[in-house]
Amino acid sequence: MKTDLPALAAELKKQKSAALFIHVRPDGDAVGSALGLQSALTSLGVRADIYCADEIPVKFSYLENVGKISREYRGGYDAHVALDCSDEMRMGDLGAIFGKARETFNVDHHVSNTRYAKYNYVGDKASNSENVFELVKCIGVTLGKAAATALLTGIVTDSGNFAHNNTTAETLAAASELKALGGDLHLISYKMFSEQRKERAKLFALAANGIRYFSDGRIALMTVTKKMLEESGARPDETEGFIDFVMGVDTVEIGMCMMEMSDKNYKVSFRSKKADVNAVAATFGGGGHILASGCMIRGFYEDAVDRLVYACKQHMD
Ligand SMILES: [Mn+2]
Repeated sequence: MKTDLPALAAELKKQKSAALFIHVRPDGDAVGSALGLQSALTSLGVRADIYCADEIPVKFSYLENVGKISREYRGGYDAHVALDCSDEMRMGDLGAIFGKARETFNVDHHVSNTRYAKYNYVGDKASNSENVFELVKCIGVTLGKAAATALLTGIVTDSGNFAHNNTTAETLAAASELKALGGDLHLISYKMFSEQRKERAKLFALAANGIRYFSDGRIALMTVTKKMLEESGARPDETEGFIDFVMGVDTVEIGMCMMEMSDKNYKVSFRSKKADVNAVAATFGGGGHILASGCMIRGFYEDAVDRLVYACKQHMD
C-alpha cells in the first residue's frame, strides 16, 4: 500500500512496540534515521529497538544509543519498520524476518524502492533522515539534541556534507531546523569527514607521494602497496576517500587507485569527472557506475599500469 506520511504516522502511533531495521554495511543515514525515529517512538511510550545484520562501524559511536543497536533479533514486536532499505534484501539476514510482524512499515528515499511493506512511504530526498524528520513531525514529537544530531548525521553524510548534487533547499531547511533543535553540526562534520587515525594519515602521505600522471595529467594513479600498509600500520579499509583527493587535482579527468591485495593481484577503483569508467572497468571484468567503478587486475605492476592507462585513453575524448 502506498501511504502518505500523516497516515503512516497515525498507524505507527497505534503500535505498542516496534523493531526498526536498517541495511547491511550501515551508513550515517541508516543509523541516523533509525536513532531519530527510535527517540520519537520512545518518547511516545512505544518500545522501539534497532536491528542491523552487520556491525555498526565505530566511527558512529558519538551517537547516543548507537551501542544498543543489535544484530540478534529478539522478537515480540507489533510492528517492523524498515529504514533506508530499497528492498528486503538490503536488510541482509534480517530481510527474512521483516515481513513477519502484524504491521510492516517502509520509509525510504530510494526511487527504486519496491514497496515491500504494508505501509510504504518513499520520499525522493537527499537522505532518508529528511523523511524520518517529516515523519517525526507528523507523529507530533519535538526531538532532543541527541536525536537531532542523529538525523542531522544522516543528512550530512548522504548529501556529502551538502556538497553533492542531491542537496536541495529542502535539505538545507531540514538541516537548519535540526541545528536549531541542538544538532551538533560541527561534531558531525569532524567525525564523518575529518577524523582519522594517525596510521591512516601516514598511509595517505606515502601513497600521495607516489601519485603518477599520464596523458598530460588527465589520468592520475595512486598506488597503495602492501609495504605501505605495513609501514604505516593502517588497515586496507582506511584507504576510503583517497581517490577523492586525486580527483581534486584540476587537470585530472580519470583517477585510479590501485591497491595491492596479494602478489601480482590488484584491486582498482576508478573515478571520473565525465568519461565512462564503468566501460573502463568492464575491460577487466569489473563494473559499477559511469563515474565510479572498480575491478581486479592481475600481473606485473608496470604491465598492469600500462593496460589500465591504455583502457582509460580508449574512453576519453
Ligand atoms: Mn540513505
